Amino acid sequence: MPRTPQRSGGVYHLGWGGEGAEGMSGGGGGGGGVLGAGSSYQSFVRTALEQTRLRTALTPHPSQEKFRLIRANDDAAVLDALSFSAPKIRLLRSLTVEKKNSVQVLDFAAFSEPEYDLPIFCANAFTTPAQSIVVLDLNPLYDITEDKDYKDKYYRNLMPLIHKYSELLPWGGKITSESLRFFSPIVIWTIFEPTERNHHVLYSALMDYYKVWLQLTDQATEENDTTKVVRNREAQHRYLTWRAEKDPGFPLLKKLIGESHAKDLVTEFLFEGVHSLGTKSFLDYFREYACDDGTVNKKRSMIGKSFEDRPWDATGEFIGGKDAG
Ligand code: BLA
Repeated sequence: MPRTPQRSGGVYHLGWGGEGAEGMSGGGGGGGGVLGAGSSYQSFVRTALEQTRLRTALTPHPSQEKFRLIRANDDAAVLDALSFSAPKIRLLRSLTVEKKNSVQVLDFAAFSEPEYDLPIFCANAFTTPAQSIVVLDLNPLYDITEDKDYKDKYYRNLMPLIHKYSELLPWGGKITSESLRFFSPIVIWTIFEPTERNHHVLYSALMDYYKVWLQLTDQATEENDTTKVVRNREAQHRYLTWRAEKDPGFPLLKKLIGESHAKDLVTEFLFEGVHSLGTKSFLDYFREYACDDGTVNKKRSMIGKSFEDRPWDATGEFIGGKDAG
């Protein structure tokens, strides 16, 4: 049974007050199993937005209107989609899906304007009565095994975050190898039994990571060098292109709202910018997925799954080399 996280010993004051306990416990959830009705990831979204508003002015994103009232084919499933922009923030968007006693989904992400090289805030959780599958990270804009400057700029000081959570939310085992390129040394990739206690820890991690992202955003200074802005934009576009094509949540979204709505949701809401931030195609970025007839291979992974254990050491050095495929 995991311990409740203590406050971090790092530079950031990551203390969590107030909302936590009742936030994830849910009224009438009745112990273990799926998150309690009406609580869950919605309360993270609410608090995260409140925290954002304390620091900046959110305005509704143009995608908001079209997706605000998206409805599932199945009346029992409720989708809630919110999107905003703000100074420095190109897109801050959230999707939750809740189907009572069945699934709960969180997909919360934040992308900066290309004038900043900020990591992408990425919080994804898929919860059933049997397990929760979670990815929480500040996804790097650049491959940090190659770009040491970028790694040092953002992750050197953030390692306390993963030290705080790596035991409580342990590595989830082998993972689609391609995903690793988009992850940072502080990524929380985990699968756990959806108990109240585990979700309490997750909630605390979500808030800690998000607050750090907000701090980084506060501190970020605008890039004036056009070449660097163009590079940032392309890096974000490459990320959007990957996720819009290969998101593991797509089959479920398709089931919930039908194929054409699911495609719209993915390209115009979740990964908005995939059609406007750049012109390169999926195969321009990820050539290894090309089929002989020029179409994109439907497989999620060409390399397969690897990395049984966390492939970074405590300093954030990549140590999964032999497994990298
Ligand atoms: C599974 N979701 C997963 C897995 C990962 C992620 C790593 C485990 C399977 C695997 O190894 O690929 C998430 N992968 C990511 C993220 C990135 C990445 C965030 O590369 C970022 C770069 N998950 C959602 C949403 C839904 C969802 C919105 O975020 C549904 C609407 C569902 N995720 C979902 C399901 C699985 C899953 C059903 C298990 C099925 C599977 O393994 O394919």
